[in-house]
Amino acid sequence: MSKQNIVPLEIESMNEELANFMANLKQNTPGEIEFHQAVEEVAEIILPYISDKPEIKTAKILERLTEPDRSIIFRVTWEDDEGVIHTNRGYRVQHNNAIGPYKGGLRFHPTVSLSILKFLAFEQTFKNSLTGLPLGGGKGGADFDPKGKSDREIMRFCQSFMTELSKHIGPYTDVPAGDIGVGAREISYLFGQYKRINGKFTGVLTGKGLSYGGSLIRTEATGYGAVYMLEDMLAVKGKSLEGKVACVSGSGNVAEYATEKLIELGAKVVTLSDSSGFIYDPAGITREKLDYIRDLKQVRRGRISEYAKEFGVEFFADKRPWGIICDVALPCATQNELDGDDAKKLIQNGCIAVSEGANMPSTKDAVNAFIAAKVIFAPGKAANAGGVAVSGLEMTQNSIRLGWSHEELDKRLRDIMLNIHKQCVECGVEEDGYINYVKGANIAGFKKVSEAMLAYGVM
Ligand code: NDP
Ligand code: 2IT
Repeated sequence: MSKQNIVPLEIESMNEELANFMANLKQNTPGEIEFHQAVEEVAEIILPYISDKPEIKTAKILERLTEPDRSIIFRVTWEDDEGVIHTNRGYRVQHNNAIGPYKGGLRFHPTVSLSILKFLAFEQTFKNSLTGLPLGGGKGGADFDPKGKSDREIMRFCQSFMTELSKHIGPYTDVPAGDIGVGAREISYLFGQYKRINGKFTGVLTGKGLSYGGSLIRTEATGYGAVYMLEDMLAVKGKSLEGKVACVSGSGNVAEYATEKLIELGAKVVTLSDSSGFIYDPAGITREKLDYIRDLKQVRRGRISEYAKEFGVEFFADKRPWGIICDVALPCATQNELDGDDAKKLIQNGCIAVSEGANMPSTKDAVNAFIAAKVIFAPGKAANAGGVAVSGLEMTQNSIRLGWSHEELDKRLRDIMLNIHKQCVECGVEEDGYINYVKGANIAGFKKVSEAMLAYGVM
């Protein structure tokens, strides 16, 4: 056997521990592939981290964290404009409330399943811990497809969904917000129905309209935050966003505001996408073109291909933007939208940094490829935490019955992202100086939650 083939004993036993841990999890949760993927990424970092922390190991903190506190599944029946009755499945996964009330978005998308919501709720617990605010983790939604539905149909669906969900949430128990398919319009219908049922005006949802308890900057926060994170990561290397070419995916809330901030900081955004394909605008998306996208996506609810027609650029049907040459990439659409081959293309094309606006957009192979190539890589739980952070600030403002200014909130968001970056560096710097933000985010997020769980004893 050559020397290189010898695996050090500790690594071998660690690999075995991870394999056993994952085998147990898979046996207990068969078929929940997205959940397995999210847990494995955390376990492969946390198991070695706790190997010399017997109190955490014996208390089985990591094992406990792989079982949500509870998952609520319910029927949502609603009537369409033609009077036809439909039934969808609604969910709320209340993952962990060790450090604050359950907090996390609601997703309306036909692909929603228990596995997807469990992965999102699991990630949310670590993300929320990173914000430094008192927020636990949860996620919910329904397998309802908002595409092509009228406003009235959306309203009736939201009212039916909230009629059941309202039994399980509250400003001190569980505070949902938006996610894919749930924006300002849906939050308004949901909040209105909660208020109607409970007769109380409370901060039970975040992402509310400004005239009824919403916070400035919440709409922008996730996209802005992902760019602030990118800015901080580049600054470590003495670089800035000025003049950088950026590939962004998605064209929803996160993608739009990431694009806005990238433009403001001097970058050139050349791609955006939706589930039908991507547009490539080599001249760069300007503020005016972004206004067009907002109207297209939020008002007319159209397809990104219309942008290509409007501005005479190319549209690539059913393709993802990762083959386009860029300096920085921001996947802002959905989970597993950037795979190992996409990562290799980005690396070959000279991409130096990736900031995940979406939740788990990079597959395991992609993350491994970025780390192996020493690309600066911020995982979603760190990079997109700005959204939930401003949700936390919305809860504070609701509690004190005051509203902070745009400047105040943007400054707080900026500071929170800077602090997330700092925590990642503290917990993630490798011996050769490479900052492993995946490691840093997982350890820093885990620390606070595990400390609280230990303090509560066995429960
Ligand atoms: P939106 O619904 O506003 O936009 C979603 C975008 O992603 C759309 O362009 C949509 O295209 C595209 N998309 C959705 N599903 C798919 C798919 N299966 N394949 C390809 N494209 C898809 O959602 P958000 O912008 O709010 O969310 C985007 C991501 O960011 C999600 O991963 C979400 O979990 C995450 N996130 C959101 C936060 C928030 O505050 N909103 C906070 C933190 C993370 P189409 O219109 O064709 O469906
Ligand atoms: O994934 C996320 O962090 C969100 N969808 C936002 C959650 C929130 O409670 O604001």
